[in-house]
Amino acid sequence: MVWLFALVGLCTPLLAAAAAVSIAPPSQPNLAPKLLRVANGFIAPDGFNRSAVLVNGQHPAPLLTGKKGMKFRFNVENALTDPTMQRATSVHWHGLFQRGTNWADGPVGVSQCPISPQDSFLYEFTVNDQAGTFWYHSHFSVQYCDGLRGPFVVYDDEDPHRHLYDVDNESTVITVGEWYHTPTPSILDVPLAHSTLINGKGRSVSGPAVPLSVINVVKGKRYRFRLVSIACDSNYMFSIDGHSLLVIASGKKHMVMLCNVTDIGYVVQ
Ligand SMILES: [Cu+2]
Repeated sequence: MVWLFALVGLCTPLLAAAAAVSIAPPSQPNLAPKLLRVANGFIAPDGFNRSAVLVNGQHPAPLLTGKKGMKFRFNVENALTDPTMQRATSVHWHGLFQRGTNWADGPVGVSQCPISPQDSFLYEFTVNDQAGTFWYHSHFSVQYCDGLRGPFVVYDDEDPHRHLYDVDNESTVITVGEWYHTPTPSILDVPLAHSTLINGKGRSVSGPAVPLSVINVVKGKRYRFRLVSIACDSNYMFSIDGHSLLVIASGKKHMVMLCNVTDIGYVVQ
């Protein structure tokens, strides 16, 4: 709660400015917002049961999709109740520029106040000239490590590499991230992850042999795997046994590069 009080203090100048200049988001009455309900729930993605911060009951948070040039509206409802973790929240849309919609960027204490429990915030922005695989996550303290993180894909009807793959759908999105058995406010030392989750499933060293993620493919077809690190802190190298990878995009860059292992990066918030 120390955070909360400190951030309210930071937000005061913004509220004062609002009296002179309207910072209300532009109204888009014809576009129904997608509800993202942030609430606590118990999950055991690696066999260890713990309370987490979920979006619409899920970790990873549900896949969000759209197309380049589209307007997006997300109504984030805060239904958090678990006192062992942060109960305020916000959502940041990682990698999307927010030109002209800075208020919708999500960082608490920078462009918005935290969303209080039992309150909501309507995010609205247009993705004008970006396409690719992004992610979204809480931007309130390190709350995203407790679960509020998920993939966000912006498709491009004019993808210059479209001729290089046959399949590109929900089944080819691969999230990779680490998982902790301890709620983040209780981690007082260097955080050490208990497991790595691929599409929300994994195993810890001393945990049970719970099911792992499976992506079914058809021999001979070419798949566009949309690999996204939703990690808090970890850096991953990704490979598929017995196969090479043709990397066609990384970050904001297009490329065509054949490799056996690819680095999916250290994530800086
Ligand atoms: Cu981010």
